[in-house]
Amino acid sequence: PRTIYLKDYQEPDYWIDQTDLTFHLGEDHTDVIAVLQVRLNKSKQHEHLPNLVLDGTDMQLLSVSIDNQSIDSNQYTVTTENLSLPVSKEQFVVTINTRIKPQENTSLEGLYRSNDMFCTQCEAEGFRKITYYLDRPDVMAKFSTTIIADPKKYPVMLSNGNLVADEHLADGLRKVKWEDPFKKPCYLFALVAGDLACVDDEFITQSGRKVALKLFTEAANVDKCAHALLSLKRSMKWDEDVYGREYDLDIFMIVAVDHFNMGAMENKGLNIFNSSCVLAKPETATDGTYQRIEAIVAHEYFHNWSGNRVTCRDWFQLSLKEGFTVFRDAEFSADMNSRPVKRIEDANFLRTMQFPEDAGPTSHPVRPASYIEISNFYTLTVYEKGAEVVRMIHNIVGKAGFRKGSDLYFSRHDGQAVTTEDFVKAMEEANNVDLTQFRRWYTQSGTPVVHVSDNYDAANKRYTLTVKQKCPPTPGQIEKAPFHIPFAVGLIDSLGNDMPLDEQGNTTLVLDIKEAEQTFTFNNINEQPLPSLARDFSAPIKIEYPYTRDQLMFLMSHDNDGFNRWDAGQKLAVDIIKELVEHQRAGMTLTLDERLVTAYKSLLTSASLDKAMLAKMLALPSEDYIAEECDVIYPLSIHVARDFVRRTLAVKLHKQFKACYAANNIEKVYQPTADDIAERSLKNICLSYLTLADEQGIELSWQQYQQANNMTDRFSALSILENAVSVKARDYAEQALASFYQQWQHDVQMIEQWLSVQAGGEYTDLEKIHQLMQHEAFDMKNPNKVRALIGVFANRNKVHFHRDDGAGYAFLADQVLVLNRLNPQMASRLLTPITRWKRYDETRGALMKEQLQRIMKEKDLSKDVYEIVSKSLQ
Ligand code: B3K
Ligand code: ZN
Repeated sequence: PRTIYLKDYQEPDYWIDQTDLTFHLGEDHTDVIAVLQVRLNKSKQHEHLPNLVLDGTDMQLLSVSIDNQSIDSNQYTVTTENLSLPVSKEQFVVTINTRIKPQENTSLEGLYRSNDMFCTQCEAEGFRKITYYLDRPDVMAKFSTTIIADPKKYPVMLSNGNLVADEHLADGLRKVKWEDPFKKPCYLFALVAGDLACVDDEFITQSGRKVALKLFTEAANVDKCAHALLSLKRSMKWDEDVYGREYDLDIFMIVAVDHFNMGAMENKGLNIFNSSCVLAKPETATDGTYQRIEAIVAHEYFHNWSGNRVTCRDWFQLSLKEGFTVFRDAEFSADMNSRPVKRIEDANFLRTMQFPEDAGPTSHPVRPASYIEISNFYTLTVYEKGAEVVRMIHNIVGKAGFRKGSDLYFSRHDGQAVTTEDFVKAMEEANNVDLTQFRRWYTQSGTPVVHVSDNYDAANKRYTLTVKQKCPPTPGQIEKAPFHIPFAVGLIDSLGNDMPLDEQGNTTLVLDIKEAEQTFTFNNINEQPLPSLARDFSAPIKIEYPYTRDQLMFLMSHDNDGFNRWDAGQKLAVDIIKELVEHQRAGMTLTLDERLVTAYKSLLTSASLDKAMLAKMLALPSEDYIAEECDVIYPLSIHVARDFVRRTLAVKLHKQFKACYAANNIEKVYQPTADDIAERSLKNICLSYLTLADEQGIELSWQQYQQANNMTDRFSALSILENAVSVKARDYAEQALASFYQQWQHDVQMIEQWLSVQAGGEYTDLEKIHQLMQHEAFDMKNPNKVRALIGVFANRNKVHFHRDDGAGYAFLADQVLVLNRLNPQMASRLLTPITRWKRYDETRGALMKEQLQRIMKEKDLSKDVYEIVSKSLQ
């Protein structure tokens, strides 16, 4: 497989101005006619007219003509990847007739079937599975789509833009035509045909235009559409208010499909969603699902400007649209819900999931410099770290400055395909700031570590902070230049109050760290302060400061910064659990540092925390986060140590958890509002501790499972029971799982949850996973089910996945090899846990490596899997 480099980027030899597609959708195959108006790119030097080389795979070429003259097959060349046509004019029309087999397409890229409908997924390079084309985002054309199909089977036929023709043909078929007035790259093309119900709504834009909103889904799901439509209208309004961006077509459609590799796709005017990311009702969706739907609907909608109107020049620029759009959706969610909680969730996610990626074999910059398969670069680094980079710019130029910058960016580049450099330039020029050094965040990979030491000079009332930054080596980047790090700092006095740090009385200052080592001085500091560092997670960095456990307890109850207050609790717990991991490995009896009990007790009795914050602070750091903080990962010891802490807290604070549960177990009609979500999460975390304490807790969970009027409470109880050790709990869990299946076997979203709660269950061993794979509910061709069963097992079931004999790793490798043929994108994503083999104890590391080597030996390895495995073995 070939590596593609950013430095080799060149404009295409030809542009396509107009693309007219006709689809004859059939039960055996689909014929596609593409009529392309092609024009020589005159900004490039040409000695003679180059061949027109179009991308195309997995299709049968039926015929080609240029300006209506059919071209003989000995005049063109077709390979498994291209069609190369001779050219004799600077401007001409190519007509290409191809045949594809959507029914056999299990990669879920290009045109494929999901249940009984046709649908598409073209980003990044799926359009080349539909017809021969210049499949690159800098080629932007106006599109029309004509669909011809049997109206009985496919009463709904959709594509981008506006419906401009609809007629019944003599042969009983129906023909519709859609036209998209905006030019776009082919990755934003979409087509859907099926027997779908539609839920309608509307939105009036700020300039008074009426936009029809339509959510299409299978008829059984029409009662699950309201939340997505509400989220859509809120997003449309928010983008007008916060960014001044109005929607630009008269219709906006969303389609829910069950087979989808990712969450959703922002095709112009016709978003296609994984059904799990759009469908919800209280009986079947948890609070988490409600919030995820709100975020993803917003994300895809926001792409209409950040992605579609202004798109990417090439795929190395992916974070231009993804990092920016994740930042936009995060701010939207923060405005709709609790801002500090959203920040805690995002920073926690980044640290737990992206930091390990950035420290592992597939680490890459936010703007990668090379790739083998672009699908492998839809990563946490490009998305989540990319969003943090945009957030840092936001914090550097301020809210109003950021708006000036985004206005300039959108107006300057509307209708263009651009680069992250163009984005940074617009921000710089609109604000008159210099982001030269800041740009390193786009080109250097790895998580910077900031080491902080301090000194208080009582005689001169002077406090100094000395910071040293370094960034560990990552693949291809041994040495790094210093980053520009916005470092938000507060100083706390012995009473727990923030000290004023300047003449204006500001209590948080953003220090600009730019050097490898730098000292900052604070004057008029009346007593030795305790620093609160990188407040609100002001940069995606790790901090080293030697806090004592007592100081962390102090910050837990006094830091004015919500994020750092939460983080102090995380740091305290990590410190304690890491020590217990060592004790466990040394065969010592475990005892819990009483200070953690005291700290948790004061949380439970504190009046200064709202419910959302309290629920967050009562959750111990995850096993993944603890692992990320360890030099060598011993997964089973981490599990045992963390479990010991949970049990001890459960017993020692039984009274408090019980009172808190009772106070928040309030019967009400389900609503996914921030307050109610907070209340439920607090109640349910208390329940999880109560269940660890005694049989009464188990009874309480069982009772909650049976009586819940919403899925959040029911599912919490189910997963608590599924992970509880007593005989009684095992029995309840079994009963619950059986009745759950009985009741919900026809509900796709419920079955996904049913699979995942079992896959992650502490008592679900490999044998049970094998059984579930044989169950009628499982389907290897459905990515949601693969993720729910195999993905959850490999990522969350630490005990059984990491068993000593390596059978968990061999199992994962087996599944990767099957998926390598069916769906390469899924296969390469599923691999992630064993790519981090160097982080584990020697025995486990070797067992994981063995499986990677086994996969590497496979003939016909997809580019997706090859790239990840080969990089992991380097
Ligand atoms: N842009 C799509 C991602 C599609 C990736 C396909 N390999 C979803 C999103 O980020 O909005
Ligand atoms: Zn996106």
